[in-house]
Amino acid sequence: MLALVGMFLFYGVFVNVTPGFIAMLSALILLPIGSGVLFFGAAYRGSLSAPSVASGGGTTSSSTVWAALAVAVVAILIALASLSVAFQAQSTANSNSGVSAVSSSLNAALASLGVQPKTVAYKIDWCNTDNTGQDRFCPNQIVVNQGDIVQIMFIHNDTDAHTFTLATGYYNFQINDSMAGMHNFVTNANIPGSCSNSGTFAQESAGVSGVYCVSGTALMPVTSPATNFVVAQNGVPTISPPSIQDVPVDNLVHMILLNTSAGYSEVYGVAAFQATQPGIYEFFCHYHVSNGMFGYLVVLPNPYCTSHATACGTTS
Ligand SMILES: [Cu+2]
Repeated sequence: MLALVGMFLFYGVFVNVTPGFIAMLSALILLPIGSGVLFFGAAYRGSLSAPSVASGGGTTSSSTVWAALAVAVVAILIALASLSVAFQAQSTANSNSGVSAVSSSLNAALASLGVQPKTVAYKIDWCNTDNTGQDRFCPNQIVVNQGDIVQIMFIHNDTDAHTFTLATGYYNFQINDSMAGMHNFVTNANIPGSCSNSGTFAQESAGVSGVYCVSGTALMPVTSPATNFVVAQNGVPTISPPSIQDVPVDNLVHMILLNTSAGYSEVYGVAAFQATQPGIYEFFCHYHVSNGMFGYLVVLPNPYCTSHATACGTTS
């Protein structure tokens, strides 16, 4: 009986039916004892029926005990081998589950760092208020997350013409606030026609939207109805009533001529693109980049985009 129980546990340890230290210990103890008892019992019964035992069975009984001990020793060796196999299997299993746990924890941490893309609106104004008194963008840094829809309203009321231009890497995009009669700083002449700079720059040669003064391969099409600029706007005389109200992102440059020579004008263009690629990209004014009229678009990497490529615009 002991041998049967020992063999059952021994088998269980090998096939991992009864894993655990208790089962292994039981197999280690029960199998050799049971085997020895079984062998000894069989030999003893055999010796009782033999005639030689009655006259002098002492030597026969002694050799049977030694044989039983030998069987027990062999069984112990086999049991130790099974113990080693079982420990090794358990160690491997623990190692694999540890790696899996760390991997899932890292994935969860990365996913928690990601953010769902949103629409971000930036009003970029012309200014000349720094120490040089030269033309600048205000603000001159745009920071968004990868996947965000970036709405740009580029405003100026200067006598010089200006552009907001991204021509770096993935972001080919321009709002051309050049109005007929404004001064072209580069040619020292007046702009002959709105959105034109006398062929000096190819601002409308790539991916033109088909809509006046706004262009670029990164330009998003106008949705119908047009999406509104996230931040309300006013001060445009043609808008009635002249109160703060939502302005559509219509891929248009709006020009209101009041008195250009005196600087009384209002020019603003509105358009949008999606920040599909992380990195740092320069935007600049075609006319005044050498004077320092440039800034930087900072697109922060977004782990959300690794699993939501369509939402982030990273698939075509
Ligand atoms: Cu400029």
